[in-house]
Amino acid sequence: MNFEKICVLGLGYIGLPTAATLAGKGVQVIGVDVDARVVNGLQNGHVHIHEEGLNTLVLSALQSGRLTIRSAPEKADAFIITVPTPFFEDKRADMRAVIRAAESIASVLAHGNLVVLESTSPPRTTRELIVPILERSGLKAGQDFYVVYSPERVLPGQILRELVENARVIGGIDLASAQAGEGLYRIFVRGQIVLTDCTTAEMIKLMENTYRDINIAIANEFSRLADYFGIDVWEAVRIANLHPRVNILQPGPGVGGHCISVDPWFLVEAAPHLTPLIRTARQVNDAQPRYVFQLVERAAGGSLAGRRIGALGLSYKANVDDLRESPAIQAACLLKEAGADVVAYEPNKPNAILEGIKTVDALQPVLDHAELLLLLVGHDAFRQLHPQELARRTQARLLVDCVNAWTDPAWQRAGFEVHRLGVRKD
Ligand code: SAJ
Repeated sequence: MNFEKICVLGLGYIGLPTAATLAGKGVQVIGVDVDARVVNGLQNGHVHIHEEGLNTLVLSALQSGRLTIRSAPEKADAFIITVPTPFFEDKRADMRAVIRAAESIASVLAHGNLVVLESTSPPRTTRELIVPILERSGLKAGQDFYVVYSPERVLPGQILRELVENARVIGGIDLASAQAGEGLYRIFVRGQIVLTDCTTAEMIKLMENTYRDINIAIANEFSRLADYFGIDVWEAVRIANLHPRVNILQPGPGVGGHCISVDPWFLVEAAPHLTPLIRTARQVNDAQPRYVFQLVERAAGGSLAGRRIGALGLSYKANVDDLRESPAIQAACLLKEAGADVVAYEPNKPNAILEGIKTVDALQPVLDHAELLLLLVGHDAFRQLHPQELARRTQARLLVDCVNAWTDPAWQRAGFEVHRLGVRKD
């Protein structure tokens, strides 16, 4: 199959890098988004996503004329759906964006086209949701057009590299579809390409993120046990990981982001009677911000009402600007609800506005405000802070570190009392 023109629907963390990468390979790409602000912004050269190397790649794709931004798809050889699949309050997958994207493709679908779904979706979505919508075009899937599910598996912070280097799973509704998908991804993927069926590919994606969620949950539970038994969890994990068959992940303030904190629910929701472990792991990770709250309460020596707390970091993990489902924000909100006077700073999104939380656009105002500094995200900028210098810049002498950044005895020597998540040594 020849792919001269490809429509990418959904210009978020996955769609925009994919569209720009394809354009960089000489393909004519139509980037489509339903959000007028995203469309107008990109048409005027404003890249709304913060990801290493993305700005340059997108601007050069736009300038070359190979990437065009539109609000609806047009006729093309292939369509890639990369829209979000969040969940509703009751944890059911919200497939409205996927449905809308598939409907918009059905209206321009032609004989011989390939349609790819990349959005993380409950098992059987491609067969039972996507194919029937596309067939409203009057064409028959597998006979007149190809359909595959190919999960995105890139790590925010390393998207451009992983897009090219990671192994790619391509699940077809039949073999011919999977092979058509292989032709498309070979345009830019250097990693291994593995062909399978579409439901297996859907399951693989959910299994990967669920596996990681469960492993982080056990690390978080270990952090509570370490505190309870009076040891240092970080040291214990490091030593346990010397065992050749053990690889415990890192505890922290909880699991956030749009992927790992969401995807396991798709399995629990689809088969509640088969997923007690997956559900419990989600609950353990979701409870971690409250555990952080209790740690701060203990460090402060009682009620937090009126206490001046400086929260460092709001994104869902280190060195990204994404605030979605962030446990740092949840911890800050719990402190605020308890009457603490919280001021927060996120260096990767200094102008973030949050309901109920006062944010500032630089470190110094947080340092000026705080009597207790709470390190919630292990951004490099925070890990590199120097104890003596910080002691000069703030009156605060109480530190609570949730990410094992401020371990050096120099912090104590500089006059700080450091409390660390997962560490209670008598
Ligand atoms: N976290 C910990 N401890 C750890 C590792 C992570 O507490 O040891 C926390 C992070 O701070 C963050 C959350 O877990 O709050 C998730 O971060 P992450 O780096 O583990 O993963 P994501 O959500 O950024 O990206 C994941 C990746 N999946 C896997 O590694 C299996 C990525 O490859 C997927 O493409 C992405 O989900 C996705 O889009 O599904």
